[in-house]
Amino acid sequence: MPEAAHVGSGKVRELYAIDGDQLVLVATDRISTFDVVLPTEIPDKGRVLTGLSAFWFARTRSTVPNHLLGLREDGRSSECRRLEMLPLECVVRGYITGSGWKDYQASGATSGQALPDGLRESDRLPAPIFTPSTKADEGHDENIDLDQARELVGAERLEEVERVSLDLYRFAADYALARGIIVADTKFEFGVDGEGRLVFADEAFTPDSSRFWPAAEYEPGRPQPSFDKQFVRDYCESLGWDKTAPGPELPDEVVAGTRARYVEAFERLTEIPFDSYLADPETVLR
Ligand code: Q0Z
Repeated sequence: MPEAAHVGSGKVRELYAIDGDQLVLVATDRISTFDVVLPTEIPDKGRVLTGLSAFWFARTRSTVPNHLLGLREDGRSSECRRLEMLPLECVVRGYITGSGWKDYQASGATSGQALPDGLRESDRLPAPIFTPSTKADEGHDENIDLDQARELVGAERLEEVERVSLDLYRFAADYALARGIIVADTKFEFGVDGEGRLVFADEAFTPDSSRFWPAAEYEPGRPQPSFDKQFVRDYCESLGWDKTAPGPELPDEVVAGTRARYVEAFERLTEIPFDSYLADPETVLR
């Protein structure tokens, strides 16, 4: 893309600017586990994630406008509106796991919100909760309470992103559960356009921005298997790797099994054959 300037790198994605108003977001086939990017790629992982995001952006437009302008022919890159991003990660949790479970065990609360006594690891919460975090350039996002979030974006904007985040989560979690996938939690990023309107940006309900659990295996009281990355985690654990870079190469059967899980998530959620997506990415927008 000689016409585009590279403006950012994530662990598994790249961001380019076409001009002042338009970006190209590229989802690579890189995979990370235990926060380390592995040397082995998962073929089509970036296409699955790009297709899923576009699918959800198309289906949530009536709740909130989004940044997506179009999908590129390669299926792994999308053109989007360049926005002023809010300095807030908007996390919604429907189940108690990860850092929410850690905070709850330590204090009975997460992001300053009290939770009922007696929750087990991975339990469904009585109602989804909005638990924002700050974006850390390196390392982990830091959970913050609503007062801290208000200082970052203002009271009005915070109320708006909380309401929209909970609406988006309820819609997608219900939709996914009907197709055998629990969306345990999810992270949104929002931007603001030139007219001050809130815009849903970045990615939407992908397995990289959300915890997907197979509903058929759901059993609270223990950590849940990851829908997409469990083969990779199990393989890495079997090596006794110390989880510092560089990570291990993955054997062919772990790559093939993991690719199949990504494609399965895509097909279950969209009800579109992945081959149809490859032939014409815009099928997910219709
Ligand atoms: C997204 C990120 C990636 C590295 C900035 N519509 C937008 N307008 C302005 N900025 C962004 C977006 Cl999506 C934006 N990121 C996250 C993505 C590589 C960082 F692919 N950073």
